[in-house]
Parts: sequence; structure tokens; C-alpha cells
Amino acid sequence: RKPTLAVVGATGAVGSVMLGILSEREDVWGEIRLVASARSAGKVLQVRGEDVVVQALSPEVFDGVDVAMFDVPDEVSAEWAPVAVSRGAVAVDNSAAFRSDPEVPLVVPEVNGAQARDRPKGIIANPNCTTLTMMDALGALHDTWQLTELVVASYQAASGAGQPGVDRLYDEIEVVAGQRELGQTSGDTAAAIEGKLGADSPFPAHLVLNVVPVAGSLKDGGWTSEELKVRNESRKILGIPDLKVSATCVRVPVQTTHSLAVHATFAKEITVEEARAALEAAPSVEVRDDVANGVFPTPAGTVGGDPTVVGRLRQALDFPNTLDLFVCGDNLRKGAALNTAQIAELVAREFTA
Ligand code: 11C
Repeated sequence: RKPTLAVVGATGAVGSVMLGILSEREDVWGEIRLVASARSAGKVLQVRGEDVVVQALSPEVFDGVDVAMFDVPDEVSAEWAPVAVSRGAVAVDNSAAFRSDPEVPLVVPEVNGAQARDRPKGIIANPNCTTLTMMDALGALHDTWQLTELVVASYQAASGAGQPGVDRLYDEIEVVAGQRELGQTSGDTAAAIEGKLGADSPFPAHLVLNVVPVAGSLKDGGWTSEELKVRNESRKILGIPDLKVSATCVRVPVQTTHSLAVHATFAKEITVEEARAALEAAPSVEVRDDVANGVFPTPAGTVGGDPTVVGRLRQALDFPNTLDLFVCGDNLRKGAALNTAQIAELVAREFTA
């Protein structure tokens, strides 16, 4: 039989992309139930070309559900994913609530999809979009050359902070549009933006005409939550508990698609030609690497697509086992909704196999 799916958080930034993805992909689902907070209950959304009325989150909404996807804040997932499981569903959770739990697999189907079956708590976690952006590419290289060290700088889009992040970026753009005197004196743009929009923002500094080297919340030792997620989640997904990782996560004025400058060191010497061949063979990776002809990854050239786009492949001049590369991935698609949908489809196959 075709399993029943619940999409919890259907009205959010990731949820909206999810409805599009569920409408585009092979239809493995019977009923699709849309769930959100009581505030959004009663709204009508389209999925698979049909109108579906959003239901309020409650224990009963999971009755008869086989797979429940959660695209909601950590604390909502922490409370409600176990409720869905207690009502008989497998929960596929896109929050950080369960990712570090040893009894919850953290899955990227192209890298460690088989682990989705080993879920003692009935929960499967979806990684953070920043980590996910590079996992398909690094997984393809790790298979042959064995990754040992990872040094990363991220260039993260506003939509990583959800719809409020996107709204803030566009509001800031409106404030500076046409104001060519701004950006020449320290604090001038911040003052203009705060004067019009106030200081309350999803970001710790204005994004427009700027980059902000703080993404996520501040943790011990001056690291941010995003930087620690890159380290912990890369280790868990790739199955390398002692992988050396150092990340600096930066927010940039891009609407959607995270980018990463990656300095990846392997146990064996790797050439650009070998790496390119391995990346080209990876079905979910697209190589755009011909700078002389203007071919390289950009967020604007990646957004809205499924593949991870990889380019700027270079053998590090002073590190023979190290490859430098630039990776872009749509943070709302492969970074969130698409990967969650792929995991859910792995579970759906168990019903139809
Ligand atoms: C951002 N990567 O760009 C974050 C959003 O752990 O799932 C996703 C946070 C998470 O702000």
C-alpha cells in the first residue's frame, strides 16, 4: 500500500519548498496530511495539484500516519517527533533536536542511506543545511581517498534563518536602494537601517552591503552553533569520528543557496583530474569547473536546483593530499526539504517493497 505522510511545519520557508518537491517527485505517497501551528490551521495549500486544508498540530493528527516530516524549530520537534512515533509514525526530523543522539541516524541518502533502517527511536534526523551542502561531494571523494581533515568557510544565505531572514534582507535592500553615499563610513549603513527598520533582526548585524562572520548562536570557546554542527554532523554522516574539522560560518546577502570554500585533506594523494572524475560520477553532484570559460559555481546559478554544484577544483600548492574546492547547494532544497523528502522516500519503500 502507499503510505500516509504528514508534513509538520507545512507553512514555513522549508515547508513551502517541500510542498513543491512533493508535487514534482515520483508520487510514492497515499494521503498527504499538512500540519502546522493552531494559528495556521484552516489555511488551504496546494500539493500534487490538489487543495489540502492545514490541520493543527495535535497527537490525533498523527493517527494513521506512516511517516511524519518535521520542518519546525528544535523545541517543537523535541516535543512532537516522539508523539508522532508513539502514534505509529516514523519521524524524519529537520531540526537539530536529535542529530547528535547516537540512537538517531543522521542521513544523507547518497552517502549513508542504509543507516535510515537502523532507527531504534523511530526517528531519523536530517542534517543542517551548511553541512549538507558539501556532504555529497565529500562523500564521493572520501570513498576512494579517505578524508582526514576538513577546513571550511561558509557563505550562508539569508533564508537559512527562514522567512524572517529573507524578509529582513529585502527590507534592508529597500533601505539602501539608491543611497550611494552609504557604505563609505563605518556605521553609516547600520544607522540608516536601524533608523528605518529598528534593531530587531534575525542577524547580529545588517546583511546588505555587508558580510556577517557570525551564523547561529554563540557557544563555548567562541565557536558558533553552526560551526560546531559542521564538525559534529560531518563526522557522524561520513562515519569518521576523529575527523579534524575547523569551520568559520559567515552570513552573506544572498537570498537562498549556501556556499562553502572547502580545504579537504585525504589519507592519499589526490589529483584534480581524479577528483573531477569522481565528482562527475556522483549522480547528485554537478561539476562546473572551467574558469577560463566563465564556468564556476555561484549561489545565483544554483538556487532552485537539486544538485550540489562544485567547481574551482585546485590541488593545494603546499599540501599534496589536499584539494581546495568551492561548493554551492540550495539550502532549502538539498539542504533541507529535498534531503528530508529523499529520507522519507527510503522509508516509504519499506511499505511498498
Ligand atoms: C542557517 N544552517 O543557515 C542554518 C539553518 O540546524 O537546521 C538550519 C539550522 C539547522 O542559519
